[in-house]
Amino acid sequence: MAFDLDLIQNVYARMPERVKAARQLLGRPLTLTEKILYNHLWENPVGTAYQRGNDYVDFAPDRVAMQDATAQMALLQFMQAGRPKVAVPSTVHCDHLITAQVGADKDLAIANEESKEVYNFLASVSNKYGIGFWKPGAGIIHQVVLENYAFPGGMMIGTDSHTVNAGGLGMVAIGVGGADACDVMAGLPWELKWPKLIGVKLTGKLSGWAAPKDIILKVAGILTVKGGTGCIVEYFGEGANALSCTGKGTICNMGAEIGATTSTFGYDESMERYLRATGRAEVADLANGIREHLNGDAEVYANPEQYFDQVIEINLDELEPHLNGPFTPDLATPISKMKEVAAANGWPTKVEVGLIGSCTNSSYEDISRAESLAQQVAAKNLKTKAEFTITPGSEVVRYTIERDGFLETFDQIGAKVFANACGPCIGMWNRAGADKQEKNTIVHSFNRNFAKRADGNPNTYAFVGSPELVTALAIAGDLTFNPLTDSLINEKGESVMLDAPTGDELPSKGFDAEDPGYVAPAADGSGVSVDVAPDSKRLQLLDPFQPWEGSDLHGLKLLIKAKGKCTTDHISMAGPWLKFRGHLDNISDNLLIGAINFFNEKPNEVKNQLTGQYGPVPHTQRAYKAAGIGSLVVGDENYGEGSSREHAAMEPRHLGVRAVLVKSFARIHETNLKKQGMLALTFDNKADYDKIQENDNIDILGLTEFTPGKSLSLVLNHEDGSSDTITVNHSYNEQQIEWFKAGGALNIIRKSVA
Ligand code: MIC
Ligand code: SF4
Repeated sequence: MAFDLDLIQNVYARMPERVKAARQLLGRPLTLTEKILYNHLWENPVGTAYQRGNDYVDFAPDRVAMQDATAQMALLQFMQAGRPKVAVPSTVHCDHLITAQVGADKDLAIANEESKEVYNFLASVSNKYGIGFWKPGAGIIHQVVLENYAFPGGMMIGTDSHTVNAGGLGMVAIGVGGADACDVMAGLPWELKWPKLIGVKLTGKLSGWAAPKDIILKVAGILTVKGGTGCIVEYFGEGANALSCTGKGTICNMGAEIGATTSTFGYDESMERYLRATGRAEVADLANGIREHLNGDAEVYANPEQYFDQVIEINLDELEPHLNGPFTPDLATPISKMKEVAAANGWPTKVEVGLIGSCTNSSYEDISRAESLAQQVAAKNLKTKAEFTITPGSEVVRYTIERDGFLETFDQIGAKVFANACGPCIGMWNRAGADKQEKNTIVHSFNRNFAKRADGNPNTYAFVGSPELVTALAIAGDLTFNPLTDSLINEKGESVMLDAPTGDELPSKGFDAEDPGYVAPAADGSGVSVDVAPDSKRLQLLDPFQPWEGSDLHGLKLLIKAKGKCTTDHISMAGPWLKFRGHLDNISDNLLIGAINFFNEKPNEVKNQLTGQYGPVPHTQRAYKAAGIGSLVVGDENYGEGSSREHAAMEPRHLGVRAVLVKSFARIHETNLKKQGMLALTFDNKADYDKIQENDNIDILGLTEFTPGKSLSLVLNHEDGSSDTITVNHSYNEQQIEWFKAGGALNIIRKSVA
């Protein structure tokens, strides 16, 4: 069944005219991305030629998706907006709060008990405000969206950085913080800086061991974790058309790891096949009707250099399987080089666990190709050396792969099947022995491999690879095993090679499930009540933040000068902390506990300038808050990389941090800070990072004339009586400055309701 068909019809009905208007306005052919963006402008008719990388523009996204760990905060904010119903179709997906331990059924039962209060809250808020609700066990948000809601040429936002997955079905799908989702659900426009465009031309065709995952692993190696910042990546070329729709989804999904705003592909037969296979023939028929508008113009793809800001070409005939890691998703090593590289770096090469699945790699095709390798274990008298786990992306995929016998094959190699949920990918993995913090290696087909992410152990070296390669490495138990050239010794002492994986793009018997896990909201939710217990440990209603006091800020303390990588996992860790995602005060106890203090190179140990004592970051900040003193956080490049979780911005706000000053920001985090009324600042001269001293008292000047494009200055009053004045930049526009002044964007929506 296709949801919201009328919405898709509307989008398509207005597309030809708007695309034509945009083409005339720009006086040139258009990329697919431009067509989708111009078709989703808030302004109507199309009247402005926007400047890439410069203009802030209002959009009208078609839909909103939220996962349980971020939906709590998004909906707590939405409840304050005073609207009876969401303004655009929206859904909630329960996937992040299920701990993987024993196996799907038991783990799900435990989560239903443990997180009952949160699930009930999400279910009743959804019911009240007209939001579709996907129960725990239904699957991971992005897979469920791809199966049910994504459509070519559409635009959506989601409170998860991997919302971008829907680009696999030709959408412009963007990850945002909950406050942005709240705006759109409240019927307000959604603002984005008009992106720059990166074109990736895929020539040739994948074969053998190379998989779609290897395309994005390679792109991540080229662009690095910040190379896609502010950009939308558009894939095209014969190689793109030859990929399955879910393979395209994998590529777009992990595009979050290069910092890209999103990635997308033009509509083609693979998408049509996928739409039909997932029960959406009507959507395929509609898309066929406006096919020419669901791709970039031919001239663009013929001369991409003229139309994209950057072009990358990858020949899929020559693409090798890659492994990216450890500790960062952009450190790409082709499998043929792994022996040398691992030895040179001292990486542990014994593979302890191989994990496949997650939102990015759990399609029927992925699992069937991995299964073709698992089958060879028995056939070739091998024994699987490492542990092996599977997290299916949705109940539809799980049911279908069980029906088709794949789970049985995996069972024969001793695999564990976890619930259809994020599980180990987000640290919800009760891995036996992880607390011993031993140095060890795991390989997985997830997106992220930041330190401690999967099992909390800082000494786990996690490498990202395709499900096929992960399966092969788990069988071999060796990180340096190159299945293209190396053989294995089987139980009989014979030397055998693994055959290249094979599989089916889509199930020949069709997808199926007894209960996909969807709960429709009440037609009229006005009578539904939403309860939050005042003494709840998991949920807390939000109090408005204080507005700006109207003056410059004086006497701020330095809370921490973070050194090196500081992702959202470092700022607001997931795993055990996910349970507090609906309780701002409780979750604030994890503020920046993973960040490395520049002055002592240690995590979670900073100087309290009031006492001179060293202590955990949250405690220190609470002491400043109690004393009524504001503070400053200083960071390095790409600060806030990774997740969309706005907790990483709300926690410092709640505890009284006034500004975050860094060399550069990741997009979603910067917006989240602005939305919550914080100052997000960047060094004008990056070398000024070195001038920040541990005992500084800091003043921020220029706020009374806070204007777009105008720098502010910071006075660093050092302990020895000397001082430095440095210039700091910001990217606030008029509207965002209003958020700052009001103490956060939500205070403005609240006012408009009152
Ligand atoms: C992630 O992959 O890091 C998450 C968990 O899905 C996050 C969302 C969150 O922190 O809740 C994301 O990518 O946005
Ligand atoms: Fe869940 Fe991992 Fe996907 Fe994030 S990346 S949505 S944690 S499976």
